[in-house]
Amino acid sequence: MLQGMPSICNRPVLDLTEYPHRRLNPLTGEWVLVSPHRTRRPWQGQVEKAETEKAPAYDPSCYLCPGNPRAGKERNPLYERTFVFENDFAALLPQTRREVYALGRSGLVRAEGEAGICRVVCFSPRHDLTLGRMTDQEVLAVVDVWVEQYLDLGNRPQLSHVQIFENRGAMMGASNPHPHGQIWASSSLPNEPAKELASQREYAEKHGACLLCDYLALEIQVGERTILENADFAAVVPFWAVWPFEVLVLSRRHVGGMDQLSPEERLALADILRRLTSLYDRIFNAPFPYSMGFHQRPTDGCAHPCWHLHAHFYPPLLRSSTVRKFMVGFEMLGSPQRDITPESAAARLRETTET
Ligand code: H2U
Ligand code: ZN
Repeated sequence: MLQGMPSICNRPVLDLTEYPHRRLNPLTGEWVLVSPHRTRRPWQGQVEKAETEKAPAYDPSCYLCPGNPRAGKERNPLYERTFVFENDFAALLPQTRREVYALGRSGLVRAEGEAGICRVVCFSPRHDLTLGRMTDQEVLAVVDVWVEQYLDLGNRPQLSHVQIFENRGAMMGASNPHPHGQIWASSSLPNEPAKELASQREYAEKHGACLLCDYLALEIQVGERTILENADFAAVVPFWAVWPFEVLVLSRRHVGGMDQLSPEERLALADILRRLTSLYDRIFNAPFPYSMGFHQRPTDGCAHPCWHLHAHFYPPLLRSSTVRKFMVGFEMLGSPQRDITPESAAARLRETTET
């Protein structure tokens, strides 16, 4: 060995609880900066209003409650379980032509027409419920609707991707407390799934295995970032989490979408979603805002065997129901950064499940 060269065995192991470090998100290929020494920093910044008001079971002024008029001319039916309608203010329109706009020949200024369909999914006729306060059977009805929608929209030749998501809470831009989510199906693959597709494909080619199957096996083995488990799903704070209480929900079986789940697995998904969202509400004893969504295989006509079904939960809260994390400064210009480690967030979530 060369003089002065440290041997691999003597190389100090990075202490992830003490020293600033960056962690790789293998799904996107991006890095997150973790600064565990910074958690004792005093906070004198913005304090948000906590959402405490108790909603009524029916709100005559709610545009999602059964029988009520919406902003357009439509009126909702007297639905009893779930209800899906075309978004009256859709961000994507089905008839848009995929024409290209380009300034010069350099490719520097370029636009493409983007066609799509946007829908709203009411999870329940009850204005005052949340996924966390519904029964497993009621959440299962929502999972069934998501599957129907994924198949209906995904089977259309002009739509390559179906994004199912929920914005919960005013802090995340939800316009209404009535339990609901959205679906945006688009003709091209949006940025995040495009990065995830490239990473999952590359990993499968290099290792002959699935990136998220391998990752889940590691997390189950170590156990320090797992939050909730059942026979078919697990919820973990991913090693590379950006948001303080970010969670990744993974199917144990390698499936590319919710449509490939067995009836038992659909129920297990409902169980994990209900338990996770109710756990979130107990962290700060207040309704916990988040954006969540499923990443399923693209619907562009290719099989995408590398794709592993998962859901991301991105909650903005940091240290109480009124103090949120901001993505500013270095995070906008450099990389995202967090102070509390994913391991301590996972421990906090696990302690909450026990109490
Ligand atoms: P959010 O709460 O996540 O914003 O979802 C509500 C959606 O409902 C929003 O996209 C639509 C908005 O465009 N909407 C209607 O389609 N009809 C209405 O009458 C009001 C709101
Ligand atoms: Zn309502």
